[in-house]
Amino acid sequence: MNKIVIPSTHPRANSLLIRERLIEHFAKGIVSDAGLFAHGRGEAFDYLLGERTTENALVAVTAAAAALLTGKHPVISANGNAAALGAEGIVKLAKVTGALIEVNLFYRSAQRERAIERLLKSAGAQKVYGVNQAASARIAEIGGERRRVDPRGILKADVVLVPLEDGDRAEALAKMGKKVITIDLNPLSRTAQFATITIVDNIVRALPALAIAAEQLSKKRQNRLKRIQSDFDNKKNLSEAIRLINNRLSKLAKNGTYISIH
Ligand code: PTJ
Repeated sequence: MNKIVIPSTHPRANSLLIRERLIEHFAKGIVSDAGLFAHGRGEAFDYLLGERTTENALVAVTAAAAALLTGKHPVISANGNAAALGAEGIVKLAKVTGALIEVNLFYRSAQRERAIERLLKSAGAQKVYGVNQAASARIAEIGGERRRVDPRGILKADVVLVPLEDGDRAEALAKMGKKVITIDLNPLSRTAQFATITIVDNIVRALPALAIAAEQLSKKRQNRLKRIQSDFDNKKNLSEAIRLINNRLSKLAKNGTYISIH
């Protein structure tokens, strides 16, 4: 595969570099072909949000960090896109919160599971759950290959972070009584709507923000962490994200230009 050099002066260099990263990890068998399309949908929403971490997203980040820290058995679920864009962030967050890391794929194959495990381990993960025979338990409510989970991981988790997820799984995990945290740029997605805590932000920004928030909150008392979660209202937070897009589009519609408004 020919590697393209993106000039750092290109006005959309960051976005192009993220694409290149996904293409590279697609070639390595980590990202699925559908993962490239999924990223395109995410990019479109990032454009609408102004490609920045909003105050609203930071509120959800704080609630999510508190949930992971108070969890008795927190697990971070990694798929192809999440591993390609955030392996280091996943490992850091797992270290700070004591969460386990488990591979769970929509387009499951033994090769992809192993490739993702290798990537996470090269980013510093000591152990990666859910690979091949280790995913020996089944969650009946979930369709397809994602129903296979590790009995030591997602099956017994009380808090699960499922970035860039499919709605059915988020819904089933929530129905099982687990706290479901997601990172999803689309506030209208079924995942965003079913999760307990939805961070409407790009995973490349949200994961580092989560690790920082978890590090800061790790010094706080459990009572304080529980209050942060009970004060958080996901429906309200999602409404705010939709309102932000709406207001931004209204402003852009008045000015008729994208470039000057940020
Ligand atoms: O690796 P696999 O086999 O498990 O497959 C993973 C994908 C992503 C293909 C699979 O889970 C899938 O089909 O997901 P969906 O249903 O397309 O949902 C992905 C969601 O993530 C969409 O709502 C996108 O808007 C959102 N999204 C895409 N890229 C990003 C994102 N959210 C945050 N950051 C991104 N970079």
